[in-house]
Amino acid sequence: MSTTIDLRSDTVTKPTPAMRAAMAEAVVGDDVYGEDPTVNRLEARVAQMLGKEAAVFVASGTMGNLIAVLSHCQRGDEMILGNQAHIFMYEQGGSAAIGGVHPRTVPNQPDGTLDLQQVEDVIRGDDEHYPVTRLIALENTQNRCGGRVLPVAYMDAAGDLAQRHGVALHVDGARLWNAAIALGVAPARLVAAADSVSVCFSKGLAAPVGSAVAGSTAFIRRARRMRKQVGGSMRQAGILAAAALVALDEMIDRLAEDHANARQLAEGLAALDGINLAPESVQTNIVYFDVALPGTDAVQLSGRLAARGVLINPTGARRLRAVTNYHISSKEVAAVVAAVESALQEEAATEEVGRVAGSYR
Ligand code: TLP
Repeated sequence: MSTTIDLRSDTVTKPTPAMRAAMAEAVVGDDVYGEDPTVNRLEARVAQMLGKEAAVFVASGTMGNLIAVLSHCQRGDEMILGNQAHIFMYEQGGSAAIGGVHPRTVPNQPDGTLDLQQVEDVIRGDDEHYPVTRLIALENTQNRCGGRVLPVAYMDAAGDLAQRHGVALHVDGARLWNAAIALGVAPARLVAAADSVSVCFSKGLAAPVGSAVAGSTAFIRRARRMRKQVGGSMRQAGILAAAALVALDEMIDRLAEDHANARQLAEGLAALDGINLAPESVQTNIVYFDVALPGTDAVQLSGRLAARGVLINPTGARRLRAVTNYHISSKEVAAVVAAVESALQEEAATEEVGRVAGSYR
């Protein structure tokens, strides 16, 4: 294999020629003065697509989630979220470190949802011992549960629950576009019950940089302050917003291809001896699989795959994650399955000597 096939994430996607052209031609201004017409256009577009009053452009998904949490909560408030949530697992504990927000996790179910009865059970009563439950955060699609889609009825039920208890609902929608395509519904419908939503342009949609947070006008006014506080207000950011606008115009519908490729990959891998996964659980572009060959671990298999030009991250002792994306075609998926088969064969033939523990996410 001469070229690398990179399935580490959909974050590795590079901007399309149309994006680069739009960036070169973007009309810009100082966005801290609200004077960048391209950023303003993007924010209006995102708000409209998500059915919210307003939106704010931010540098990353992590920043979007952070400023959303900071905008909903005061120091010492509590946020309920899944124990597999990106906000909990992978954001440097920023909501606690920067916002002083207390995380209360409940287990994500294998389908990515939180059991709403469990969520309700941990909402705090009015007692001077307790922190105030201020926020529930969901993730759609749920990354660590395998890109699982949280359906419309579930999102609505979570919104009802939050509203009944006077708690806000935030949705980490880094891959909300994937969820909407998988369900065949408009993104706005999926987050109709949410008070705030973060979405990303630079994962499956292949823009180079950027996310956005959407919500009510008052909420986004506060979110702009929080963006400023974390140093995230940008100036001629229209250069970046221009690529994001192309991403929204041209890159959402094609996510269906990534989903079909992920299913093809899952079926190919499931047929191999030494790999465990249930292909029917793959709903979008994320494929988690376990290596079940005695004596082999995920770090080792990942290394053997890298030697074959296939990049797949280990995410646990025996678990790996492959993410299909804009640069991966069906032909490459077939090559990946062949590379995994060959790596497993090499592994089976290798003496178990000198193994060194590696790290994984
Ligand atoms: N996820 C990355 C890694 O951080 C794990 C990936 O490769 O999947 N929410 C969700 C659900 C995400 O998956 C990610 C990125 C983020 C937020 C953060 O986005 P960025 O990387 O733009 O800060």
